[in-house]
This record gives sequence, structure tokens and C-alpha cells, in this order.
Amino acid sequence: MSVRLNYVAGAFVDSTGRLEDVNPSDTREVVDTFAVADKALTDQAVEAAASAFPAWSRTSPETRADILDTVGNEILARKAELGALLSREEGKILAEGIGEVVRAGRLFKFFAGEALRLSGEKGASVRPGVDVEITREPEGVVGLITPWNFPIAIPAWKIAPALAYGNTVVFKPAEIVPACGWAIADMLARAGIPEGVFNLVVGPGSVVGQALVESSKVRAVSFTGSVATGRRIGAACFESGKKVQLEMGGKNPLVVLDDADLPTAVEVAVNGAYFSTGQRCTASSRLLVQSGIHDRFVAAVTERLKALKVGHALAPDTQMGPVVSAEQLKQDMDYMRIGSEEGAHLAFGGEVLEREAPGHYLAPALFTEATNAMRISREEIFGPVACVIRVADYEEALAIANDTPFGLSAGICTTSLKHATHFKRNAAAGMVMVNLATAGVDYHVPFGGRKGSSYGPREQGSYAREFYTTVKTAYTLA
Ligand code: UN1
Repeated sequence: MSVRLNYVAGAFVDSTGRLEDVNPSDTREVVDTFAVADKALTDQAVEAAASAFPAWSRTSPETRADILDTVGNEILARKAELGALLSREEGKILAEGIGEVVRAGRLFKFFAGEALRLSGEKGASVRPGVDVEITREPEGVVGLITPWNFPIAIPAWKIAPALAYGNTVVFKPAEIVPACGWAIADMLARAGIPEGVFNLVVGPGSVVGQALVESSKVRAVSFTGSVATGRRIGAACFESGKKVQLEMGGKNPLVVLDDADLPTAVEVAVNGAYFSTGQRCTASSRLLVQSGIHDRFVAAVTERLKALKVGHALAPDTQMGPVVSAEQLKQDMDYMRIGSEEGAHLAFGGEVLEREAPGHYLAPALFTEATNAMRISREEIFGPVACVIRVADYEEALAIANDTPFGLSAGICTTSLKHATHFKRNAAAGMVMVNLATAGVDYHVPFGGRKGSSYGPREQGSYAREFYTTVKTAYTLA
């Protein structure tokens, strides 16, 4: 079988280590084998990116836009094939895999346009005869570290703006899902990205990620992943004087008020909590349900979960794919036990399922009678698990919604304009959804959270320039 190589200094290069990208729907299937980069190869990639930076940062924005647009078009044209690849390596169902691929294609095309839209400001100085200009310049070499749950969209929303604004890139995809990241490298190479501007290094965080974070030549690191790793990366970047952007966990509340439209609330909750197997930092993992609608809501969600088809990600009738790995499944099962020990009631699911193919299948789990103090309500589980917390009124719902170490996304299902408006203004989260799932965001507007969820400037949309550029203020006496 052929081995997918790292992409360093404009060439696909081998290394001694190997890793297998295994299909979580059928663990007998190896999606692809990858060469594993070591510290020396990562350092070489950083060197290449540093050498390429001066020329790349001075290219016409049109050159950068054309390359990104070419990749965007290829991603869109290959959506069926890349969507299937994504579903095979990550386990989300094919419709979600294709949807994510389309999002990635759109992201490349959006940032192609942004390359041309980067503008500055000109103002008067307080000193007569002096002009002041405020411009933005690329940071330099950026290290991009991405998680396994969005194997193509999250790489796209970091790589595309980094390149659009004139940075050079060393990209480390999550080592359990490197195939989509490799496909991006392949497309960039064929689209004519100059040598060293973009580098792919596949390997563990403890080696490749560590080398990136420690390198004195990397100017900025953007990371999406767990809180524990994010905090470590943040501290290391501070130590070495790097700019850092962290997107970490969530424990996103979805408030369901008595006046909600029940079918809407049920769909929103099931989508938010269980689609993509609940493996989204934006997942609706806390359902804060008012007492008047509580029992009807729980009954209706339970009915939906009973009918939800869990199975192989590529089977046409599957509605929820497997958990990504044995390790993640173990973490999910640990929380099943913790929730029950804490006194929550497991109203549905939570058991490992057998399917024809050996995979990491878990029945979607719904805890009821949970309190906000329980660990299942405070810690990110990152699986198809939601807990229902009963609330008396809107005021209690808002207070509990905000009583969390996280602050990524918050949702409310209501037909009351007053409560919806109040919630939008007062939810302590970076993103607020009304009658929509907390997960599933647009690609052209800012993404990010508050408190323990995020650190640094927002991602996506034109706001991405805050991270991928640095401001220069120039004074001229003419
Ligand atoms: C979405 O909900 O559409 O890791 C995107 C995550 C987020 C992306 C969520 N960074 O789940």
C-alpha cells in the first residue's frame, strides 16, 4: 500500500515512522497509511516556511487569491469523493461529510476574496504636516494545529486566511484524521503554491505540536482542540513570545421555554446534541428545560432518539455515525458512569452498540434530572450525550446557562420576542442562537467564544485578519 508523505519545502518527503488512519465505522479498514514526521522534519518545515515568507508576503494579493480560489473550486468539484473520505476517517455520516467539504471549499473561496479586500486607514497626525497610515502586514510563519472532529473545515478556516493575508504555514492535522489535511496539501501543491509557503507535518502533538510551539521562528499559533492542550499551548506561546489563538471546549446551553414550539425545540435539541455524534465543541450538551414543557420535551426527544439510526457512516440510512476512536468511546462511557453515580437519570441510550462491522458505536444518551453542579453538566464530554436540567422560569434558565466555565455558544427556543432579545443580550457566549441549534455555523462571520472556550481574536470572516495580520502605524512628514 502506498504511504502518504509529509509536504515540506515544496516536496512530498518520507520519514521513518508510520501511522494508520483507521475507519471508526469499521476498524478493519485502514483508510490510508501516513509517514510520521519527527522533530527534525518539523524544524525543516519551519525553516522552509521562514525562508519562503519574505517573497510570499510581497506577492500580489491576486496571486494568493488565485491559488486559494483554485483549491476552493477543486474541493467543491470533488465534494462527493472528499466527503466520503472524511466520513471514512472521522465517522460522521456522508451528508455531514459532504456538507463539511462544501464548507471548506467555500472558506477557501471566501478568503481568496479577502486577500484582495485587505485595506488600511489613513488619518491626520496631531503634528502639522504629518500623515499617519495604519496598515496590516502578515505575521510570518504560523503554526496551525487542528482537531479530529472537523478534518477539513477547521484546517480550511485556518489555512485559507493564513495564506490569504501573506503568512507562510506549517500545518499539523490531528493524527487520527490526516487524510483530509493531506488532500489540502496535495491540492495546494498542484495549484502552484510556492516552495515552503505551505507545509504539512503529520505526527503526534507531543512531537510535532511541541516543536512548532517551541520554535523561535514560528510567530503565531492557532489551535483548536481540548482545554488541557490549549492551556499548555497558550502558556508555551506566552513563554516564547508568540501570538496565540485557542478554540477549546464548550458546554453549550440550549434553553427551552414553555412557550417554545415543541417540534422546533425537539429538532433543534436533537441536531445540536447528537448530529456529528455530538462531537462538536458547539454541541448543545446542556438542555435547560422549563417545567411546563419539560415532560413533553423529554418524551419527544426520547422518541426521536429511539428512532435515530446509528450505524456505518457511509450507509445511506444512517443518521448518526460512530464515535471517532476507542479512546473517545471510553471517555464517553466514563461519563455515563459518572452521570449515574452523581444521581442523574439515564432516560435513554448510553450503551455500546454492536453493528455488522466492528466500530465504535454508542447509542445517543439523554440524562434527565441533572443539576448544573454535576460533572456531566460542567465538563465537556465530546460525545452524543446531553443532560436535561429542569428550570422554573426564564430567569433561572439564563442564570444556569451562564453558570459554566465555558462560553462558546448558547441557544434558546422560544416564541417570545422579549425573552429571545433578552437572551441575545445577556448570554455570556461568543455566539447566540434563537430557535436554532448551538452547533452549525456560517463560514463568513466570526466564530469564537468567551471564558474557558476561547482565547485570542475570533476566527472566520473578515475578523480572521485580527489574528493573521499585525498592525503597522507609519508617520510621514512630507
Ligand atoms: C459548527 O458547529 O458548525 O470544534 C462548527 C468544533 C468547532 C467547530 C464547530 N471548532 O466543534
